[in-house]
Amino acid sequence: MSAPADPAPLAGAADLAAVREDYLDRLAASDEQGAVAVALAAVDAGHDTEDVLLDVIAEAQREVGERWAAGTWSVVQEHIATHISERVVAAVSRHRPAGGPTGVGRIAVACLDGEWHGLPARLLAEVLVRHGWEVSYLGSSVPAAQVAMHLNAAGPDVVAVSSSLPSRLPAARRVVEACRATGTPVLAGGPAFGPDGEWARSVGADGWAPDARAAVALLDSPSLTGDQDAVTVDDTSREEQALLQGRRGELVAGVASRLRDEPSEELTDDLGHLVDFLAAAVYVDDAGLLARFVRWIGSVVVPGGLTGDEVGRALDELATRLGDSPRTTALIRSDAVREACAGLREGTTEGSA
Ligand code: B12
Repeated sequence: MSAPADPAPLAGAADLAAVREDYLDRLAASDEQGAVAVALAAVDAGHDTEDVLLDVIAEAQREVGERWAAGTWSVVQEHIATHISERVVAAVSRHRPAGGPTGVGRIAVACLDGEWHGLPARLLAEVLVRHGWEVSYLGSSVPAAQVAMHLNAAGPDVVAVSSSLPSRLPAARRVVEACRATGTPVLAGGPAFGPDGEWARSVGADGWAPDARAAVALLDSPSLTGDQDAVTVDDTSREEQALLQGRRGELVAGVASRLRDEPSEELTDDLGHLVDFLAAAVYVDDAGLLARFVRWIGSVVVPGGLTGDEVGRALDELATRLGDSPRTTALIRSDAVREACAGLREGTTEGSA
């Protein structure tokens, strides 16, 4: 959709794929001024601001993630690039402020508790502003109680919750419950909720959209009302997930020492993620979530981190230690997870985050 304040695209303006390549080169060179100039030039050449936000900056950030995961970019390079992209989002938004409709509605945008990927939520917020929404951007890692306090004080029509990591799904359920108590519908989005939004339904969100453009369209529709029958979180979910989180430190240390004589910090970090994703899979009762994580961890290159060979052994070790948690052990031993582990051993993983 076009932001109303933008001029019509000009013939001869570089196509957005070329702009994105240029932009990525500036990120790679840690060239903030250059990156700002590339993005503003694209807007001045007639590209829709929303397209620059989503098809240049957001897409470039995904590529940044691929380069980090492939081990070709360091964590520091990723941090610098992300900082630059945050500055570019601000510059693009100031350069051509939304001048179109206003008063469409009021929405709060927040990341789930423990979720530090704030840029996706920020991009969503900018796009909503351009479509006439009055947005309160609450930022990264907002505890459910704080979201509820904001809703009680400010009374927006909707709250949009963003998350990149499926391991944050228990926090998503907490925020849904807190928002429901205030009568505010919850729109969920970001990769945490699964490729088709299946885990947004599992935690009881009232709506889910795959990207910012689809979010605008969904919010245009008359009502957001989730399907409460689709909620999969039950007492077993809560108990086994809480047990896993409570034993996280002990499980990580125990499994690490079984895998290696001298466990590295990177191994310990990866095992922590493994326990967190296992807990999230148990929470929404979906072995597919854990299988996805197994494929992802097998594709990421972190020197010293969990290797493809070690993932299956780590899961076996966890199953042994968690024999009193039937859902957890069933998930670890599921066909989906076994196949994902076998894929790692055969080297057939595809990186999917
Ligand atoms: C930058 C970044 C970080 C930064 C974030 C800083 C910031 N200010 O955002 C920092 C350094 C904090 C970070 C940390 C980590 N990260 Co990181 N990160 C990224 C990276 C490279 C870019 C994020 C981004 O801006 N994406 C671009 C946005 C626009 O894409 P998007 O999320 O799809 O958003 C769109 C839609 O989903 C939708 N949307 C988003 N929110 C919402 C909400 C609603 C309501 C709706 C409707 C729609 C919607 O609209 C957006 C625009 O269309 C991604 C790579 C990637 N693929 O995204 C990795 C990535 C997300 N990170 C990853 C990981 C592993 C981590 C860490 C665990 C690393 C570690 N070892 O510590 C930590 C976790 C921290 C935490 N607890 O949150 C993995 C996650 C993999 C997985 N299996 O889940 C990724 C995918 C990298 C990879 N390729 O493997 N990260």
